[in-house]
Amino acid sequence: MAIIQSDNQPWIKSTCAYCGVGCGIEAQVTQGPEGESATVAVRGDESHPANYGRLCSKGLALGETVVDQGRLTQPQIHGQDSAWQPALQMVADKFSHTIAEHGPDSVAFYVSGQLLTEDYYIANKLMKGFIGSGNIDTNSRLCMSSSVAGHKRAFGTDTVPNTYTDLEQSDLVVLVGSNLAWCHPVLFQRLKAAKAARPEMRVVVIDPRDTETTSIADLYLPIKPGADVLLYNGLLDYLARAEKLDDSYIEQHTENFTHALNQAQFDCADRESFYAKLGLPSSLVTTFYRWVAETDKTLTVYSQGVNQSSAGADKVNAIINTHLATGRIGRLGCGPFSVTGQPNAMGGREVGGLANMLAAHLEFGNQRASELIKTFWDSANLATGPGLKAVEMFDAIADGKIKAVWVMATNPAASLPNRDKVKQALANCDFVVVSDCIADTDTTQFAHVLLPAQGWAEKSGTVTNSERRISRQRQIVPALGEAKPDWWIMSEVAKLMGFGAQFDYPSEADVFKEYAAMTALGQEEESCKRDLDISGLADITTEQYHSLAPVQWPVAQGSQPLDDQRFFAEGGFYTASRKGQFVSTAYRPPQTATNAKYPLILNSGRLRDQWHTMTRTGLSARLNAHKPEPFININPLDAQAYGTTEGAIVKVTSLAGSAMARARITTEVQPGQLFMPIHWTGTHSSHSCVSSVVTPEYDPVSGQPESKFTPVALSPWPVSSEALVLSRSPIAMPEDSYWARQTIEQGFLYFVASQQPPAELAASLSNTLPQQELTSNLGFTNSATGAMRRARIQQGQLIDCLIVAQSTQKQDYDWLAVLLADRLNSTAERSLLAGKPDASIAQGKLICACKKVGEKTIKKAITSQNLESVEDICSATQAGTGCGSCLPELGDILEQCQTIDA
Ligand SMILES: Nc1nc2c(c(=O)[nH]1)N[C@H]1C(S)=C(S)[C@@H](COP(=O)(O)OP(=O)(O)OC[C@H]3O[C@@H](n4cnc5c(=O)[nH]c(N)nc54)[C@H](O)[C@@H]3O)O[C@H]1N2
Ligand SMILES: Nc1nc2c(c(=O)[nH]1)N[C@H]1C(S)=C(S)[C@@H](COP(=O)(O)OP(=O)(O)OC[C@H]3O[C@@H](n4cnc5c(=O)[nH]c(N)nc54)[C@H](O)[C@@H]3O)O[C@H]1N2
Ligand code: SF4
Ligand SMILES: [Mo]
Repeated sequence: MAIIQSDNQPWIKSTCAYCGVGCGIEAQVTQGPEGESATVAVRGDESHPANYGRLCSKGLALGETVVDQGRLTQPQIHGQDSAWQPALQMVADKFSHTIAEHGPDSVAFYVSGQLLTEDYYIANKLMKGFIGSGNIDTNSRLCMSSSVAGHKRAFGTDTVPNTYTDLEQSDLVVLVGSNLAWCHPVLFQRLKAAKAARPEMRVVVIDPRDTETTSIADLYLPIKPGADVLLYNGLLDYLARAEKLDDSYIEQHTENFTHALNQAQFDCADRESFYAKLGLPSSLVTTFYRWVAETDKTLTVYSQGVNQSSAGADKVNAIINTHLATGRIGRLGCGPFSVTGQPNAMGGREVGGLANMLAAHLEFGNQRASELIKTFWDSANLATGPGLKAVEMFDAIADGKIKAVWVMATNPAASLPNRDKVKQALANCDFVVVSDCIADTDTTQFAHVLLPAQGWAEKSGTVTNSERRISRQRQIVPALGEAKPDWWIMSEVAKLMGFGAQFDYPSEADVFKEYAAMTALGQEEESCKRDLDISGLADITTEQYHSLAPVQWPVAQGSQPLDDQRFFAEGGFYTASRKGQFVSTAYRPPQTATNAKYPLILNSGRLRDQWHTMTRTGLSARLNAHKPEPFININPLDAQAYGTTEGAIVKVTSLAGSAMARARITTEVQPGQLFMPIHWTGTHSSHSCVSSVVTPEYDPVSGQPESKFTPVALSPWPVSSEALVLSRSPIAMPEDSYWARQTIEQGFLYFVASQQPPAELAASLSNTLPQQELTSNLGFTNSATGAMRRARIQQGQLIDCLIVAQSTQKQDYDWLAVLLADRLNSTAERSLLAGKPDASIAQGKLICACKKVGEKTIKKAITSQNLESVEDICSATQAGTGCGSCLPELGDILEQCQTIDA
């Protein structure tokens, strides 16, 4: 292990377990007193080229997720604890029998960009090489598959041509469908710093939703959802008319330009309907086009607003077309840059984790590639064609065609579209295996066999980030209970299925070295040559593997790794003709249009401090404070039209199903559009999982679901009572109520709403709270309204607290979230008794997660000290001085205060 001595305990270098930026971290473990668990301190690794020491709020709070609470520590068969051996045997037997009886395509693996490369490699090898089916797909299907398809169509290979330095060295950064400020915060910080250093650098943001990312924009285009292909077709046409094409690049290195241009010109010939379909005024569009035309160093950064679309692959190619046409690719500061979501989305694509890829960037349909792989793996049974993609895979499970499925490191019962059907499919499936580190997720509930995987701080292996950089994830703490590495679990099952000779790995280093060797296959042959090549790492020793410094691919045998290498500046594509391909991208609106019954567009996406289905970030009180409750953003005009107000509970309904959350009225969303975060699941809420509403349309080329565009109806859900419950452990909520749960220090805060009168809600909630003998109680009941407050205190500590009223929205309750952490002081007790906060404890909503500074504190400082800039706020309150992710919000608050002032 690369251990650096400092302080008393060593700091261990590893990689952040969240997003595809792939920041280097250093972690230090401090053993707690006897009986208490260790604490893990985390800081940025100053030597890591992804972040040079920076971290975002999630990275900084990583240590808080290394807890025993909620972990899966023991294999389970039908809900009963089991030893490893019988559990592994059962998985092997069930898979073997199903395959013997119904053929290899009757089983499937559904895996994840949160597996390490070593895990992913084993999963792919077992399914495609030995079970003999292509039925392994991954949550990257919901995430990166449109980019993969676009890259392969244009470049003949799934290669990201850029590196992070391009973000800093570009003169025009165009962010399309990317909320970089919240989703790739360290890249956003790097971009922001570069822009501050070089104010001539321009940033354009293209997103129907006005996000925190627009805070940095010189130009913001609130495009109509789904219209990106049209916008980029218009750009290609403009570049041609402005004579800004790189004719010699087009001539020497590409094909099909005329086709693509003709299509683009056809799409934007009628100018009036062109702007109408974009939903943008001509002035904004022309400014954008002019800036691109005049800026050689143009970098287009894109993410899920592009990929998650029924035209996702076309969006990607429409963007790439403009870069090929201008020769702006593979050179410093320019190119089409797809940023990956998950920590190892890229590694999974490399090993072949998608159903339509074979292995190590070798493709199905290439006879020679198959021969080489068969020999390399010593497999008699290599899959001969692609398997089912995620949505089709779960359809096949629902239809009974797939009879055994193994889900690893993903939570499909919460994250796949049409979730109610997915849950039904899992419930009806003959045999479901789930490997996870968390016991209770929406998906683990359906497992016949549940296998405990090591969490991020326990596992060891490698991940590849958005700029092709391979970094080590190192073990920081010992595995909890019986948790094992995913690669080990699969290898053991493979052995029991009779493939022992090919899955006998002493350690993860041996898996890595085999994979690295595999990337050399066929490199000297024209039919198999490709740019993914890390064979230079195939012969490293296990010691060298453990101390491997971050390295970008390619690393060919005998060559030194070239840092900051880019692709395709001089052509060198991997298509059959070796030419880059323009793709003719005809604009198509989203697959299902809004209509009289479902008139609004539901968009979905991420929040700053949560990660996906909250299984990990949901454990940190600090990360739960920023947005404690699920919500639906609604434009004020729609709020009026649909009869709802700030804080009311609303319901959205689609052809797939419905969900509920608090209405947040904001002009961040355009009229006719709604936004709902993806994070709340059935574990954390009663009705707030957006996947219940999202319909399963997908891109015909990539298979990626259209997660950003679902036609929905909006209706108020009138409530008669609301409640807040503080509890030290999870509690069962009354049937028929709406509830959502926030993790707070030492417990949970439940937000409850009901259509029953307050007295009835109060009665059923009182019954669910544990009954205990207590030394002191605070209580108050209003018999006229049924409102009540009750707090139970034992030896100065709050045990639980229940507040029921007709509404809890008119009054500040943010202060409740800290009351379980310490002994109650007299101010807190007074506040509980009064049901409203004593001025001194009213902090307001948490804005800065690092320094724990609330909105009220910030506003008070602004007005009382006449603060005039974000920097002033930082020095006065300490807010924004941690990771800096909240700086845009500090700007918003300052603006609010100044407007009120004016
Ligand atoms: N905090 C946090 N960070 C994360 C994650 C997380 O869960 N939490 N997850 C990681 C993962 S796996 C991923 S994939 C990335 C995702 O990172 P992003 O793609 O940046 O995040 P999203 O919020 O999914 O969506 C991006 C934006 O697309 C916009 N959009 C919707 N429709 C359209 C459209 O038609 N056109 C355009 N141009 N834009 C549109 C949405 O309004 C949204 O603001 O984030 C990664 N980072
Ligand atoms: N509507 C809508 N739906 C979406 C999206 C959207 O924007 N809108 N985004 C899509 C995208 S881009 C993504 S990436 C997906 C994410 O969706 P999921 O992959 O379903 O979400 P996670 O919560 O990240 O699930 C990871 C699971 O793996 C477990 N886990 C973590 N580490 C390990 C490990 O090392 N081994 C094992 N075995 N388990 C582990 C975690 O506890 C958790 O249960 O959601 C997709 N769904
Ligand atoms: S940007 Fe934040 S979440 Fe992403 S890798 Fe870096 S610290 Fe982790
Ligand atoms: Mo993702």
